[in-house]
Amino acid sequence: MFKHLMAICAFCAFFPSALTIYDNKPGPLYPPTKGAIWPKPQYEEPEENYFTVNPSVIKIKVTGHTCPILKRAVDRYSFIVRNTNNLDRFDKKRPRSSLDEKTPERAVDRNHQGEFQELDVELTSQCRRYPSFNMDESYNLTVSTTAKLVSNSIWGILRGLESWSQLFYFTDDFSEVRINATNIVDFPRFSHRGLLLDTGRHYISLHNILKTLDAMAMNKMNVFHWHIVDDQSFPYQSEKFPELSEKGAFHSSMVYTKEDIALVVGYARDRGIRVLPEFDVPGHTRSWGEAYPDVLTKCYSKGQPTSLGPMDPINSATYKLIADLIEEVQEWFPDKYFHVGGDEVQLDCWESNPELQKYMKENNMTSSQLHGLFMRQVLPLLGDKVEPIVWQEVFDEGVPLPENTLIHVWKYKWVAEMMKVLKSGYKIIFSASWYLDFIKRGGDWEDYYKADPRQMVSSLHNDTLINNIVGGEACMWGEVVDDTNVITRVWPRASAVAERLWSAEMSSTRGKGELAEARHRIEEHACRMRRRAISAQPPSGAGFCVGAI
Ligand code: CP6
Repeated sequence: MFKHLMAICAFCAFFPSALTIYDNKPGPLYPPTKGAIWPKPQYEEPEENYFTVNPSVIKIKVTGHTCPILKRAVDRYSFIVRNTNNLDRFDKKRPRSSLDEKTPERAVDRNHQGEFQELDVELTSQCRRYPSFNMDESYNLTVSTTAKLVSNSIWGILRGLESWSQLFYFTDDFSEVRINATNIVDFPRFSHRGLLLDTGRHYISLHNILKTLDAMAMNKMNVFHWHIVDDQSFPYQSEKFPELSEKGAFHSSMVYTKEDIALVVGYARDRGIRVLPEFDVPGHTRSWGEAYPDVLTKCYSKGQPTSLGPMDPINSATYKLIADLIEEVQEWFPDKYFHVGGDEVQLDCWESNPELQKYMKENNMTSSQLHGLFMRQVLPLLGDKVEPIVWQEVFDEGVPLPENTLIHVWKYKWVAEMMKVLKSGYKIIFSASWYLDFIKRGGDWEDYYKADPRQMVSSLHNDTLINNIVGGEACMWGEVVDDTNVITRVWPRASAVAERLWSAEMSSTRGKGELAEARHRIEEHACRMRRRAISAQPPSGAGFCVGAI
C-alpha cells in the first residue's frame, strides 16, 4: 500500500503521518458513561435503585444558611437540570452500530423507586465573600428516596451542585431521564487547580472569558490565571495610566475596563473561582513601551540601539510605574495572590546595553544576577497583604523569596527543578506537562491525564515536602488562539488536568483500567459541556454526542 501511495504522493514520504488517513481500520469508539461525574469524586457508592425524572419539575430547596451566592447557584443549577435534560430537544432514537462497545453503566439501574422530586441543600456555616487558597470545597451528596447535599462551606455546596447536575442521564433509547441512588463523599486532592489564559497575544472577548469560567466550574477548577498583558498587547485599561492601553492595546475596542474586570471577578466568585492576575515583569513587556519607552532597555547591536527589550532594571521610573500599577490592580482583583512573572528575560539585551554593562561591571554582577536584583526590588512592591507567585526562573536565580511564595514550574527538567524547589521548602504550582498550545495528533488529553506531579517527585520519600505541591495549571498561551478557537482548544483537554488535580491518584496497579474507564467518562463530559453550550472538541478516537450544539 505504501508503494502504491508513493507513486501518487511523492511528498508523503516526508510526511508519513499524512499516510495514516488511508488506514481505514475503525478507530476505537468510546460510548459515553451515563451520569458519570467529571472529575471523579473521591468516594462514590452508587446503588442499584433509580428514579425517573421529569426535568421540568425538579426543585432545589435550601434548608441551612443561605446568601446571594447560594441563591444565584440554585437558580443556575435549576435552569441547567431542567434544560439540559429536556428530551424534546433531539431525536429520541439513535441507531446502534456493530462498532459500538456496550455503553458502560455506573450502576445497574435495576429497581425503579419512583420519581425524583427535590434536592435539599444544607449549608452549615455562613458564606464567605470570596474564594481563597485552601478554602473548604468538600461536600457530601446522597441521592436516595430523599436527596441531600451537605457542606460546611458555600464552595463545597457549589461543587456538590455541579456533581448532582451531572448525575442525570438518558436511557439508551432516549425515552426517559433517570438518576441513580448514590452516596458521594468528595473533596479536592490539590487546592490550586488553575487555567492560564493569555489575552496579550490575541484579545479574548468577555463572552468567551465567561464561557471559560462556566467550563471551569463544570470541571471544579478554582483559579482563573489571567495572563492579561504580554509583549504584543496591553489590553488592561488602567485608570491611573490610560496611555498603557490607549497605545498598547491592539484596538480601542480590545480592552478590559474596570467594569469588565469587576464582572469577571464577580462571575468567577459566584462559581468558587479565584481570579489571579499576572503582570509579567521584566520580560514580556514590549507593549508597555508603546506608552512608556523609557522603562524598557535599549538593546544594542554593533554599537547601535536596535530595539527595545526587557524593562530597564536601573531606572527608578520602572519601579515607580510597576508600584503604582500594582496598587490599582490590587484594588480591582481581590485575590491574596499576585503573579509577577519573571520568566524568559532576554538577558542578551541587558548584556548589549552600554549603561547596563557599566552597572554590572561596577557591581560585579552577571546579567542573571541583575534579573535577581530586579525581582528582589519588585517583590516588596506587592505590600504585605498579597503573596507572590513567580515563574521558576526567579527561584533559579536565587532571589530571596518570602516564605509563602509559590514557584510556578513550567520548563524542561521539571522533575529536578521540583526536587530542588521542594528541598528549599517552597511551594509549587505545576504546569510543565500541561501546555495546551502543544497539539498532538489523535488527541492528547491522556498525556495530560497521566502526568502526576506528586508521583514525579515520589523518590523524595517525604510527604511533608511533597505536600508543598499545592496544585497546577493548564496553560493556554495565546499565540494561536483567539475567539474562534479558544473554547474548542481548551475543552475537554483541560478537563484531564482538572481531574488529575481534583480526584484521587491513579493506582499503579489499576492504572490501565482507570484510564479505559476515564475514556468513557470524558466522552460523556465533553458531550455534557456541549449540551451546556460550551463547544468542547471530541476527546479522542471516535464518538458521538446526542442532544448538543
Ligand atoms: N509567554 C510567556 C509564553 C511562554 C511563557 N511566558 C511560553 C514559553 C514556552 C512555551 C510556551 C509558552 N508564550 N509570557 C513561559 C512561561 Cl513552549
